[in-house]
Amino acid sequence: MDYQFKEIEQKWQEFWAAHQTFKAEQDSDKPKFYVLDMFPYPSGAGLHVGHPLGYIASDIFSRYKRLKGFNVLHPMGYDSFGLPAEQYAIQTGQHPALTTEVNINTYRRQLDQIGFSFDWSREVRTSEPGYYKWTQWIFMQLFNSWYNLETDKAEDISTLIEKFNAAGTADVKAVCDEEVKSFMPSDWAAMTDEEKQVELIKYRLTYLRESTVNWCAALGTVLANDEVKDGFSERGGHPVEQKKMMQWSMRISAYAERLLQGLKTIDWPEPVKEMQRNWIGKSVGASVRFKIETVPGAAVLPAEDIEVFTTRVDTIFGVSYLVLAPEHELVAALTTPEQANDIKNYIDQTKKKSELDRMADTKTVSGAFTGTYVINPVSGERVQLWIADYVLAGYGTGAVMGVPSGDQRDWLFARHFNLPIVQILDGQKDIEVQADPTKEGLYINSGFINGMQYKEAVETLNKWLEDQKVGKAKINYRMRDAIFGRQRYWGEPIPVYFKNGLPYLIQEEELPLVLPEIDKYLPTESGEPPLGRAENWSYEDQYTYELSTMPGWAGSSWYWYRYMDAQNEGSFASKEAIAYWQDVDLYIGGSEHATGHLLYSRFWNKFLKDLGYVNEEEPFKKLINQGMIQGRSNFVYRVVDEEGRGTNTLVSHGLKGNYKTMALHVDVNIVENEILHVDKFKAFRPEFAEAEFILENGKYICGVEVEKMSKSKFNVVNPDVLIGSYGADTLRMYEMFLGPLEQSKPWNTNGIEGVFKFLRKFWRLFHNDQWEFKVADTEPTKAELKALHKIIKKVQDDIERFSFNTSVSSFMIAVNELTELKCNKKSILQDLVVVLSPYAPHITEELWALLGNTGSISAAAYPVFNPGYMVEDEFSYPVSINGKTRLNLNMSLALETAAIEVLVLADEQVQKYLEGKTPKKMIVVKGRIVNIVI
Ligand code: ANZ
Repeated sequence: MDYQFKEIEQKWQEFWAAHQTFKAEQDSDKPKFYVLDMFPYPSGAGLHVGHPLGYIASDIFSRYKRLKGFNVLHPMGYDSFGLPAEQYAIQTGQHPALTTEVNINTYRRQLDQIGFSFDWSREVRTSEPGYYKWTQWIFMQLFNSWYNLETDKAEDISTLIEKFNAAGTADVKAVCDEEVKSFMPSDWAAMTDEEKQVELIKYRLTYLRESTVNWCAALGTVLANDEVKDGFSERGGHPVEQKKMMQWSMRISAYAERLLQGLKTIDWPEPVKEMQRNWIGKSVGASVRFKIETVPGAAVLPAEDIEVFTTRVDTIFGVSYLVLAPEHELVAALTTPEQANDIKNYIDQTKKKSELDRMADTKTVSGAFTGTYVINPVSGERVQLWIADYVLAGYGTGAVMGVPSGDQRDWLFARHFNLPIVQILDGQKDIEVQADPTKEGLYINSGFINGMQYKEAVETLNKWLEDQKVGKAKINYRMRDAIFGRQRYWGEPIPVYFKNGLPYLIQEEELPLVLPEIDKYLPTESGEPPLGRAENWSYEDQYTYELSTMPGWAGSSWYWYRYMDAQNEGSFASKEAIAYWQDVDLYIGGSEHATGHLLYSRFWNKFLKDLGYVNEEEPFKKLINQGMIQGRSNFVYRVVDEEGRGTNTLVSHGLKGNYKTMALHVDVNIVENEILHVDKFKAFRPEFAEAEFILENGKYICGVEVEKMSKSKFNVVNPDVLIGSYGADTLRMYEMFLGPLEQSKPWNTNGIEGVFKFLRKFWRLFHNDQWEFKVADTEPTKAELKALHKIIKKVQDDIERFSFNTSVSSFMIAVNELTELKCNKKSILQDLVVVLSPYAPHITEELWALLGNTGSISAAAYPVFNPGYMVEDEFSYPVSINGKTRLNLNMSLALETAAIEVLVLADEQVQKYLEGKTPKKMIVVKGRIVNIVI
């Protein structure tokens, strides 16, 4: 029978489902291997051909590892909370759970027909109460924990309370809020329960605080920094403004150093590591406190000093002003009445700018003088205190010392506002050079560090600051605590209720706290989040629950553990399952998650490890980012008149230069090899039913451009359609054939035919001219064995280095070679079937069965490469006579020089060239060449 992909694929997909072929068992004698895909958000549009790219690669790898004797865990699920379903609910009133269910069914159908080897018995859905129960449980653990800097890990909050009981705050080294109290054990004992709670929340790893957030009014929610692009929401493109709100936060900053160090231990793409390093943003420097001189006219003198963070404490003798962020809490208190107007105007002006704009703008100089002076603790000098938007409130201490001779931005600022500029480095006038600590210069005008080199100056100053109690060496991280809440409906409820304004956890037995039903998916009239609409929804019938829900990243920050033991009702995963599966060996997904998901997951993983729930410090040993598949758009060209109005004429691409035209997207599905199906086009755009088409050689040729794959550009290619015409095996191989996995590349359906033909040719090897299955039991020839072992080795090497595209062309070569050799030997073909099976699982299952095997090919073993078959045993020696190559002679490579000489001289043709003479000299290079001089 000819290659009937439809029947074959359906048959084997049913077989796999019925036999649970890919179900991973935990108690296996085999070594484990965990291959994970970033699970999808099930959107309404379903999968396009770009989505499965990474899944196909990971599936090939999983199947290959199975053949190599590993016990493979390869699961799939859905990140099913999220904004689109909720937006749809707002528009249509349809419950997001229903939309999500429908979308998941579409995804499942689409995934199934690609023939993935997923263990569906472990499927997770983050929006299912059985799953989010454990997301809530992890939240509770975080609430009940603090970060002890002495042990450098998270601990139960009870150990902090013990410390408070024993020695007050004296013994506590914690990552905590800035404004914690210092107290004695007796003070702690005297506090009321509520006072204790107020103090403890400053240490908890998830806590409430007022923070400046990215507020998106149109979406009615707060967005994370990575969900905002240039002041607009990434989804939907709505304006985003800065607003202060009480928010749940996660103290990820406690893990900054471990998150940084851990990068050294994992095999991830360097750009992703670099993005995480930048995000964490470690700066080694010092904090220095400047005293406030006097505040003329101020009612109360602030007792506090102004603390700055600097990475160049060595430039402290060059400080000529101090700047606070406009939002700094001391600004109001430190503004003199004369300057009040200027300061107010300036603050109003800054409010319009987002933090990103402020960071990006390095050219405009702006600021306002507070009227107050501060004292440089090292030089004793008196300098002006300003506010300026280049200082960010949330970074360092929100206050900066301005050193015009050390920093370009400070220099511009000082020059603009006529502030003093003191030269502090000898012999170097170039500011940029001076700002670079690797270019050392000796200090001048710098008091007790005069004449020192950089390193010595820094050490001397840090010590001096510490001795004088006006500062100290300090490491600062750019990474801030992560906001953990959204004012939305479709997310995990936070398992917290409020009593007298203070947050308390519900009981563990009460988990999951199920999302209540509401009438409308909108904020309440009084501006509370949608959960404020839920009726009779309160804790113990009297306390209000937290009304915001968890952010999009909550459910995905631990899901790989749930796959290890997805049905467990007593814990998020059993100890045994975690001990067996440990961590993810290979993780494949998009690079857009470089800082969000991948950082939060590492954070939660480290936290769970600290509490002893998991064993590994890092969740994902190896990461690969698959490239984006871009769309390949087609265009038709509508002729326009003088005023630019469209006419009823369309001109083919090659002739459009003769006209004034406008390009219109045309559905790529009605274009074949750039030739437009005119009739289908008329049906697609009825307004052109009567249009005139100016053709080239009788055809309408479309233009082409590479763009993002999107519905609006009519360039979406649906895998269902391709599977319908060519089958999943062809689609799988073709997606890999497109190019290196990690590269972005445009989709082009044109080449798919070639892959389909290859599979048919492969099928043909097993069949005679009448398409009857026929293989021979005879011994294979050397040439056949060589072709086989070449592909065994090539595919193995390719897969091990994740080069999937190169295998596809090698398969084609191998099948061509075997076709030429007319090979239908069972022993060759059976191994070849196994080698191809990770790529094309259906056709190979069918052939495996036809070859007389029972059970799935996935239980087979990958053939062992035998280098012996690769040895070339003959070589075609070029024979040159007096420097000129005259002929080639085939001789065994086993022959030694003397034997070669004899054979060469005996050759008839050679004798002709010798014309009866005896050679003066004969040089034989074994395996290369024979030279004769006569
Ligand atoms: C004086 C100085 C002299 C500085 C000099 C630099 C060069 P990174 O590496 O990013 O940590 N800075 C501190 N807090 C800031 C804030 N909230 N907003 C804007 N700028 C801030 O950079 C730290 C340096 O950035 C600090 O060192 C401070 O300027 C500035 F020749 O202090 B420096």
